[in-house]
Amino acid sequence: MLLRGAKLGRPTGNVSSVNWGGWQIFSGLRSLLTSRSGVVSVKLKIEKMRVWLLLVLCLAGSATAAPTEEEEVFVEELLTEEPVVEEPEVGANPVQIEVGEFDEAIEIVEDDVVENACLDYHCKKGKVCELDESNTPMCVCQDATSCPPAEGEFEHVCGTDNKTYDTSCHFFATKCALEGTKKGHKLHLDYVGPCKFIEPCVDAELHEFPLRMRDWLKNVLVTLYERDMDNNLLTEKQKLRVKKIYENEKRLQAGEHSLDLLAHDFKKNYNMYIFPVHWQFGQLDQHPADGYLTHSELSPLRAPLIPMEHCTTRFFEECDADSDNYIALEEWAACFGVKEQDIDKELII
Ligand SMILES: [Ca+2]
Ligand SMILES: [Ca+2]
Repeated sequence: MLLRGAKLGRPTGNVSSVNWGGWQIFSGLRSLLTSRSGVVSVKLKIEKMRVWLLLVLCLAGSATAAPTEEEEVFVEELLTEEPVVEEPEVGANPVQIEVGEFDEAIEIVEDDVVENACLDYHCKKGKVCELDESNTPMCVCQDATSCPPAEGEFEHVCGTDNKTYDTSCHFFATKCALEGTKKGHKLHLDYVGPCKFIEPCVDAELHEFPLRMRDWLKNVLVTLYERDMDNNLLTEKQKLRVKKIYENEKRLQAGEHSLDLLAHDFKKNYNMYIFPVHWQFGQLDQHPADGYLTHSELSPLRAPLIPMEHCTTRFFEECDADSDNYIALEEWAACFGVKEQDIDKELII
């Protein structure tokens, strides 16, 4: 299997034959999309797929659930088991909590309302809802010891303090406990998986990153378009844009391409890359959608990539050309080689 057997995303050897995670990520995404009705046979595959699941969620614009802040946007979805649809047992009433006398059922529902004032109360990651004396819900820091233990290494996360946390729950609980301190302010979820040595990214490798990333973004969009049907993976406006790319006969087909070819294609078919670069920015810029990416907003993209692609951190750091800790659309577009005159907020649809 490609994702397991292949070296994940670490550019190796000469630059023209580099085998990047970008394509492999895309393969993973594609295989995820195609395996919906198939049998997912290997647990390891599922584990790898968690990462791709994130990407599907992220790339398909699922970030509409309005989380408030921090990396929690993706981590929850990323580390969640494959979606499980809980179906009521045959014959069971999915609404009733208990089977009993009608009056009794009403009482249960009333109790339920009081007891569950926290139910619709959203707390950011690292916090849990508790009721005060007057039964008013409030968010308090979660005790890390109350977090469920990790089911495997894949649930570990590495913080920017270079410490491995058992799960994202442990990480955010720790961060919450440090709230208001300098240490807490600086602490972010760096990447998925246990902390490990990430080799420095040299200039030549850094140069490769946008080549592969752009191609990957284009391929992801085309795949989403192909798979869209009734899934609403793309909005109607997005579909119109991608349709043009999809139907363009000159499009470089998805596959493993040399960097030379990718560079050549970017020159030749430059216009095809403009929308995908804008689209990805729009997917990430959600909390808030203000034309700037924070570290947290970027996390859905960078955190799964870092362990596989050692230039990720440096690339996005350098993307922030003015070092204000925000990546503006202009900075983002420039990173991906989109010319200034082609940067267009209207493309974020
Ligand atoms: Ca933003
Ligand atoms: Ca900036």
